[in-house]
Amino acid sequence: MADDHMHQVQQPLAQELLARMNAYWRAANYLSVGQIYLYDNPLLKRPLTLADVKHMLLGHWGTTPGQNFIYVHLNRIIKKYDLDMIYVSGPGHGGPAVVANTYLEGSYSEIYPNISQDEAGLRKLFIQFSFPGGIPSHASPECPGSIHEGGELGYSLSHSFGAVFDNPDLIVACVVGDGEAETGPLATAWHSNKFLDPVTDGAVLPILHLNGYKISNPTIFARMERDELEQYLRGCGWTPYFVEGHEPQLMHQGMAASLDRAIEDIRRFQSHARSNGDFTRPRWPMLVLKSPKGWTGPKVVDGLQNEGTFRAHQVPLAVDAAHPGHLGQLESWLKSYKPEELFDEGGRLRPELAELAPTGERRMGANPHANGGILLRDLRMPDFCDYAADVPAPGAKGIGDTHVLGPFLRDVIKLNQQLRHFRIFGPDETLSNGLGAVFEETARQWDGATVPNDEFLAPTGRVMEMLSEHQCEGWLEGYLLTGRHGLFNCYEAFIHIVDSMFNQHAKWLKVTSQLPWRRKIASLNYLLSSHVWRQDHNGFTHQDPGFIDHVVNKKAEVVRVYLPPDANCLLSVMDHCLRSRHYVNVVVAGKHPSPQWLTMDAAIKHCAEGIGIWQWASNDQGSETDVVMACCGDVPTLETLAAVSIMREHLPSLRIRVVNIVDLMKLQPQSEHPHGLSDIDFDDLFTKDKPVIFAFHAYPWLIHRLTYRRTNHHNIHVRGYKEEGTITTAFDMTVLNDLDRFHLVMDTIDRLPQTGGAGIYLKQQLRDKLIEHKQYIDRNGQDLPEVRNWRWSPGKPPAA
Ligand SMILES: Cc1ncc(C[n+]2csc(CCOP(=O)(O)OP(=O)(O)O)c2C)c(N)n1
Repeated sequence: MADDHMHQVQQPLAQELLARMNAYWRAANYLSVGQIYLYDNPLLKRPLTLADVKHMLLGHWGTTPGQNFIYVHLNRIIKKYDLDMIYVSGPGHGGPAVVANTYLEGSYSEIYPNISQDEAGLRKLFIQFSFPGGIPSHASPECPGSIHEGGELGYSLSHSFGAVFDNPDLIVACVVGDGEAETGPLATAWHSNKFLDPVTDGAVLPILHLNGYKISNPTIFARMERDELEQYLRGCGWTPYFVEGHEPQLMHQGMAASLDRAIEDIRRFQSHARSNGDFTRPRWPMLVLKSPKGWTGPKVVDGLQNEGTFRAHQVPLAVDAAHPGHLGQLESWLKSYKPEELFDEGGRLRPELAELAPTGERRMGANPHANGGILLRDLRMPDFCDYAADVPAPGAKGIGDTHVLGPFLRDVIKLNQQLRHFRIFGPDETLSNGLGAVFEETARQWDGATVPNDEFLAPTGRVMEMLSEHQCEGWLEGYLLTGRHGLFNCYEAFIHIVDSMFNQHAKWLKVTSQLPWRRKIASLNYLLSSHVWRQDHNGFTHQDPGFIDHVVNKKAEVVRVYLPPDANCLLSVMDHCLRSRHYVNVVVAGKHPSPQWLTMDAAIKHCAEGIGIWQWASNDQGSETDVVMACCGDVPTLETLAAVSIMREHLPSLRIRVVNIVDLMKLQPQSEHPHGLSDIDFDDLFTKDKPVIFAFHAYPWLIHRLTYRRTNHHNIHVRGYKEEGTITTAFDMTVLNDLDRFHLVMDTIDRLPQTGGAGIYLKQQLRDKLIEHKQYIDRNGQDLPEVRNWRWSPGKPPAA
């Protein structure tokens, strides 16, 4: 509704209420401008001077008045309909708005008593904003009621949907910036409505904030024809209600009318679905709020239009000695909100305004969903030992490690069906990643149409699959942040798509772990399968093990990386990850049949230690070690053991130690990571001076990065993925990257002169073998029989 049309629509607000809501909005705007500018004189009791203004003026004004307007209106509908509602600020750089509003409603001062509801508190509120030692200018973790920082634009809708899954009474009001709406993740997030079950999930109310501009450009959505925009949103399955204009009286009426309609739609859709068991996808309502950027701010600055333009994005007025006219302009701007009508002498919000906010946990800054750890309950866990792969001897045939994990996850789902607090997310790959067993217990949640021959689709289900890694990540984050549990399974190469989202979540975890009032949430668990070494038909595009390089950049307290060598280790690791709190756990595991090494008992011990000598594969007990064969990852472990068996056969006098690493962080020094081995333990395992031939799942440099401070670092020789990939056999992939058993043996011989002539002859045989391998696969399209059929055998006993 544009201003001129809004004269004709219903006027749901009585004049007296409208005046108070407008005053509340003015109060929020006043506090927002105060945060950006004021160092002192918070109530303007005396004329403003330059000494009252901060030296560094930082923050974002442009989005703020619109968000303040939305917040006061959400407060009204929360009270009117007794809503359980939280607020997600897509353009989270409108930090002044969320801080101002949580302060006005009282939730801020409850958490931060120093920011009290008086003049002294107001002064501190203003100073701390974008100030050293203070708070960021975003809807940051420090801000009560926030589950979404919004610093990196694009994830607001995904987080909102994650929050409402399995929260049937929750509504998330999600402000989407019109600039934010141009991002890839947000553009696909509109389709989240195809995954929302109106019976068992809550609702998201998107509010597309069409303030027209980004930092210095117009937005695409603002320059589309109204009809085109409406059709676009309708095409995405939404029913948009437009609120357009700038005249506060009319805008308040229009906003109130549209919000009433939207909430009544949501209630009607939900009660229809819930009382009739009708899962037909409703055309959920949304709002489009078209209001000026920097609304109510300075109209013109230095002769240039400011309000309603991109120039209002950050700090509209530079107030300092170099701009003598601006101090007066700032004072007039602040006074335009009439603070004396809003706050009493002592600086407290006047009671007739304060009563507009909801109370207790209905306040959006105090809603427990926005501090999910409060609501978090433990998962009911099956005993992972019941799913163990049978390993009568090392090297037993396996069915594919993730295929062993599948039934365990199925039963995690089963045991938690009633609690409805565990979901598996993935971009169309749960089956492909070997986790098909979960569909014995649940379906993929899908609220689109279905046709015969669809498989495992249902209006409600524990598996969420959309071919958008962004949505999977964003939904899962929203789900975790509101106190639930989950797992993201993904092809290893394509998890990079969410590198940046992972960054933001890891930052959130770091900051919240230092806020005592924020409770710990369940860990974000990644299961990366279909990994680099087994892309037999997809080839080079699907080969990239670099996500873990990216992950280890983050704070050690937050990140964990596990590379279980076999199925029993995978079960043990996953059990641990699902029980853990406030981490990001990355687990890399294969899905193809591969040899199994450890019984469940041995796997539990090995995973608890995270790293250890595999005695049954080593022959250096009671004597001096000649070489350490280290391995991390399922394929490197296989190749290492194959190399060891060749050496034990052909160079029986060599004393070999096999060290396997499940928990990558063990390699870091203790001072760098809480899992890190002490130097003494590291030296015990890897020796101080013997060659270490290290076969690694991912890029080799990572091992050097993690171990560069260790005594024996100069002797660690790492083989891993070096960007050589194509469509080829499993073994040839390792050959292309010099990670295969033959190269590992040759590497060892090169570093052990004592192997003498026997070593030289063995090297020659292996070189010949590599040529034979190439010729064979070129002719036959599969690996040599001796590679395919290789079984672990310890070889000859060591020579006396
Ligand atoms: C992913 C990402 N890219 C770029 C930026 C830099 N940035 C900060 S604000 C902004 C413009 C945002 O426009 P909009 O979403 O319309 O928000 P508003 O106008 O309400 O401030 C940009 C590009 C960012 N924060 N995140």
